[in-house]
Amino acid sequence: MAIKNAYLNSVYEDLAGRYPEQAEFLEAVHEVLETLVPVVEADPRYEQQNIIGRIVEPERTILFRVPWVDDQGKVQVNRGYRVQFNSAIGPYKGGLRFRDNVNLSIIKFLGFEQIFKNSLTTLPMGGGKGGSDFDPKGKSDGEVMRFCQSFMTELVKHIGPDTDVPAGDIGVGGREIGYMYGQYKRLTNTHVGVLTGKGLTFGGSLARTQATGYGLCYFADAYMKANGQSFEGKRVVVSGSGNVATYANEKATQLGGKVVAMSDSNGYIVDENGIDFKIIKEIKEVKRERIKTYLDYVPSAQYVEGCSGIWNVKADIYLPCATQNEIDEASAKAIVANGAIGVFEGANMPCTPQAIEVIKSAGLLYSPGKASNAGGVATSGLEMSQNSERLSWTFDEVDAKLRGIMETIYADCAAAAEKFGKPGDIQVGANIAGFLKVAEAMLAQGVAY
Ligand code: NDP
Ligand code: 2IT
Repeated sequence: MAIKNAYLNSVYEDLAGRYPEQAEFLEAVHEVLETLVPVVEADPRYEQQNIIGRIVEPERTILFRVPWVDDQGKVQVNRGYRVQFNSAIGPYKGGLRFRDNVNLSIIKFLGFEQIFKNSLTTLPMGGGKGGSDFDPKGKSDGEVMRFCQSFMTELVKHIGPDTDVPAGDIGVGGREIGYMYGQYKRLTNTHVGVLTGKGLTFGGSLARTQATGYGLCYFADAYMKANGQSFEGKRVVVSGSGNVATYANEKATQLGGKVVAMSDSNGYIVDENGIDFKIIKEIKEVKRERIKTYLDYVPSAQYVEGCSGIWNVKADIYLPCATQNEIDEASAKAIVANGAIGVFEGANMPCTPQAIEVIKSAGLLYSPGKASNAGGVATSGLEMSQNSERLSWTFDEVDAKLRGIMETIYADCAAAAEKFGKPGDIQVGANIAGFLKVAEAMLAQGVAY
């Protein structure tokens, strides 16, 4: 759909013409640009200085070959990516995703979102993202280690504690970060905060593992409370069963909710008694198994093959925490028909544009990932601070800062939405509040990029 401002629309059309194959990237850009109409109309400098035309092009895109040797002695090749999208407000910061469907479109959409998310955290971090089409699932520890070492052997040339600080995302958790950190250290002979999500024995921050899931629930709690609602006594559906989903379950439960369904890419489980996050942690983090094995722990639960049906499970609160475009229009209609209060995104861009339209026009609360999942990268920022001062803070200290940041993000999104004529619209507020700080920094720095 055409964007209702000639300048914004021309930037978008130009981009769509240049990268027609980058569907996810174009989806993310369109979503942001259409909400910036009142901002661009209120301040002619953005068009004059072509801030929008600049912000949609990465400052630097790095593509590389990643060769590694599998357990059979065969040489395998994967593709590696790092997109350094925007450094206006701080060093590039953002995760690495290892999954077979990774391509430039996916890394660019994630990097673009990261610019605004990182700005919302209030911390000085620019936007970046990277990864590979290597999937650690089904690989041995030795294979994962050799892949990570090879990946870092090239990535090392492009990152640094004041340049670009990667972290985890889908397929990249503590194990992968550890292997990559070891290789970085070996190649540079430095022990610095160049990656976040590190192990607690070598510079990691307490509460980083929990941060995205906890932060999501802190955000949802603040948003619901502003609308006379809460987790107390509510049924909750959480998609995925990885890092974000597991700790979203823990915090939603602590706040009084009952998580009745979770999934992986093969299927979903329903447990009317509430899913214990510790069992999910055991299955996924320790055993690296499929979610259907939950039935071995809780035989009264149900397993359904195929992950998309999870949105039909009746609940009050939906927390998509798996992947992009997992909620389409039909799933959104099911959520509305189930009488939900809201959808709060833990994953990046889990709702299609059509789904967002259905959810918002039915009057449900809706928060975009760049606001409600910002707790992960915010706590990465806190890990960087601790590394710089060579100290580590207590769990409670980090958790309290995380909660404060999520409440501030909610307040900032609500205030920006109000100021630009869309009171209560957290999607619009998130894009505008995230954009303004980055745009101001770009203007102040001249035509630097
Ligand atoms: P994990 O790899 O720990 O877990 C991913 C989960 O999502 C798994 O259950 C996985 O199932 C499922 N999943 C992945 N891809 C698909 C797919 N194509 N279709 C269906 N299910 C899928 O990743 P995270 O928990 O770290 O990340 C989840 C989401 O949260 C992503 O969108 C990520 O970008 C976002 N995010 C992560 C942050 C972090 O700090 N880790 C911070 C902010 C956002 P299976 O086991 O079958 O692969
Ligand atoms: O999408 C995200 O914000 C992340 N995967 C976390 C990034 C980070 O640098 O902690």
